[in-house]
Amino acid sequence: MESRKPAEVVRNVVDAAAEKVAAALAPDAPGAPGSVPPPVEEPTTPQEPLPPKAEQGTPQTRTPTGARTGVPADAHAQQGAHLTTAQGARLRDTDHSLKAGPRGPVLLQDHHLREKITHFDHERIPERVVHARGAGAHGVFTGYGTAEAVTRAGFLRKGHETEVFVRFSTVLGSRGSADSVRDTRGFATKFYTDEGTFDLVGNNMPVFFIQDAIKFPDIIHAAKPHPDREIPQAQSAHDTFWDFVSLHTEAQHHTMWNMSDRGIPRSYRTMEGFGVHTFRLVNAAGETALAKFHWKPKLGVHSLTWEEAQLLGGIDPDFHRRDLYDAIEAGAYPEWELGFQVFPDTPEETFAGIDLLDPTKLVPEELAPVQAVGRLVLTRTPTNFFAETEQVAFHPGHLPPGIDVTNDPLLQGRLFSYVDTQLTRLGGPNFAQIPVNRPHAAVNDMLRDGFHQHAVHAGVAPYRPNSLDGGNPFPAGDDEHAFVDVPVTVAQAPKVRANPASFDDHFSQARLFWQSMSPVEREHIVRAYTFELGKCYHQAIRERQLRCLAAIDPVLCAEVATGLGLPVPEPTGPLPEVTPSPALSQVGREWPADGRMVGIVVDPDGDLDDVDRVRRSLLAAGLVPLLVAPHGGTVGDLPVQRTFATGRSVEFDALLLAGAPAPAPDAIGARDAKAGTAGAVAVDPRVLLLVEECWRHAKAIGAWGAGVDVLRQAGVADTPGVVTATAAADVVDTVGGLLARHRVWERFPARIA
Ligand code: HDE
Repeated sequence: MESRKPAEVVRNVVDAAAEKVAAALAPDAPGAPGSVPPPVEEPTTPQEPLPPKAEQGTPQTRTPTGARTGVPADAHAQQGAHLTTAQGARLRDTDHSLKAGPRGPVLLQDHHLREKITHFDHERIPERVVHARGAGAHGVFTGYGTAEAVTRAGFLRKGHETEVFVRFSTVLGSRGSADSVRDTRGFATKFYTDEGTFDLVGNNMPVFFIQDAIKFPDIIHAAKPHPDREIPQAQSAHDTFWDFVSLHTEAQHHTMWNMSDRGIPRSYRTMEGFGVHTFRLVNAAGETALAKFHWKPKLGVHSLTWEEAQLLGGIDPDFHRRDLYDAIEAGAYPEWELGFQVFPDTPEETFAGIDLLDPTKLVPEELAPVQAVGRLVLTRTPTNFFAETEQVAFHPGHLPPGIDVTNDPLLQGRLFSYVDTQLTRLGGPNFAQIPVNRPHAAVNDMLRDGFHQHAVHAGVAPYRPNSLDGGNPFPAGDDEHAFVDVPVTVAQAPKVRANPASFDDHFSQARLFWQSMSPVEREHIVRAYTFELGKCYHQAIRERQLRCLAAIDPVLCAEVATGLGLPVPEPTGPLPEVTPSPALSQVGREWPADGRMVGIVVDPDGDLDDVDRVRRSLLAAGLVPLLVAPHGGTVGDLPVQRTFATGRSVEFDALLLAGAPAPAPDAIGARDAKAGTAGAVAVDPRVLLLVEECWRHAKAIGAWGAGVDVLRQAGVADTPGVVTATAAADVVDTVGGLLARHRVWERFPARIA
């Protein structure tokens, strides 16, 4: 990407997409490591480092103070054909330490040994105290120009392109935890704008557990593993979490979002994003408005089922990061629109009776529509996880002119916290000079020295006023892109540790959310509460949380109480009247199916020409076909991406059966529980498991020819979302239509109206 204009980047992205379709026809499915297939024998002829993979990007080669260098992107990477020390001295051996004779002892003078081991000993930095588990990607944001009336921020200008780096994350788990756990997801975007970096550090849920930053350590200590045994990892299904949220009831609304399908996204590509807080916008005339930020995914909002999420924890704990990287590699670039909900900037800072400074409240889209202001496309995976994804440092206070903060007490605390944490995590105050954090705007800041200083600052007067450096740097005027601190009037009030009275309503929006869900989503919420509370040891905590549910909805409360085998508590007062917000439901709409994974079960003795045609038509439609066969390598000329032993239903969005493969030699029940009872059936038992699980998870299933027999043997023929036809093309068409609805919802009985 280095030294290319964003427009050129986008053009190349389009070209690359075409190339990718062609490449996808080649043997390797997305995800193969390395840019060149390795030889069987160890290479011995010195050669320059191999280039990165085609879909990988790196941070631009900017100087620590933001200037373009014109140096190619691989300047960040290793140079030359030979092994060297960190100082560039070539080495002839890195396999043996320097010893006094072949039998030792090892000599202290061995600089290479000490350098290698010492550096290795210091390879880790502290993981993020929250959001430790994440995955990132580079991309481009293009403004629509529709926000000009409300903000002067230049990156939103019509057609203006800005490079971005996005990091998605879970909140609770450690760096090595599973992607599919039930949790909130982080959605943090660094816009390298030419007016200074803008970090939109949001989540995939529009509300937060707490109203005041001073409670952040409390909620996180409650939600993280218990301090004595350090279990459970990466989840809220334990006593300390429910102890806290049932006592600190402002957490109830966010907790319901976590218990809903939003807590287990299908993919980062199918998540909405929210800035959560209300921000203050200021336009060129100095007029202000209040706004909430939304990311709307092009593919719609979709989730896993709870059983899929649990299976994935074992089968593919990297499911979300793999999905992100593979989609980019396959040319199915993840895409979102940025949108604003805009409100008048009144002294009360409320809208339709909702306190805009309370981060436990959302504003229904039906009351304030989300207006699209630009488009984000992720086009490049990182070249190096540590350098980019691990070292990227976000901060909600990194704002461009035209966007300012409000007095939301949660946001105010965050403004302090993010620099503070980087000082420890990234080892000093100069973290903005790490390549992925370098601004793309000119920097002249008078900050000096400190650990890991990369800038060679000139001049003798890093202070103002000065005459020795000619007065430089000079303050900028409003018409010179200066940041605007909006002069908001602060009300005359006593200094108190207290919240406004409007913050006392903890249940009405949890009820609004519940009332806005479809029956199947309500069923999932009930099961999530029942599972999580069922994992708690203490009945007092379950009873207390049931009291909170009674204050939200009697049906919800009764269902969960029944599952827990506990009496249903009475609500302590009348339930608030709420108007449901259909926009909060994920069910009932259709979305593009780009980049969805379709498994094709192949019988090596079946009609492989038909399989090839299906595969090509799926690729042409922007889907990712994965051939699932009894063995690896190829069947006929077709590359196999999954075998009956390695493929599992959870990674497919739909399944096609192109044959009825007989049990393969490795389908031996005694050796692998997944193999079931080999010999009892005519079809490989792992194929039957695949069909059964895809059916249970409400995925579209299609079959033609001998494949139809498999449906019969699995007992799913002639049920909703199971498609058969004589011609494979007809099956593929119908399955494509079903994918647009994400799941075959009819398969879930709608018990809770
Ligand atoms: Fe964060 N949060 N947070 N947070 N947060 C961090 O910063 C913090 C909050 C969010 O991918 C930390 O660099 C406080 C709300 C994301 O690198 C830390 C409070 C929202 C990420 C921190 C909040 C977020 C973080 C940990 C209460 C949604 C990951 C490491 C006042 C709007 C960013 C780090 C990434 C990360 C503090 C509340 C989102 C410790 C004190 C609300 C997406 O600084």
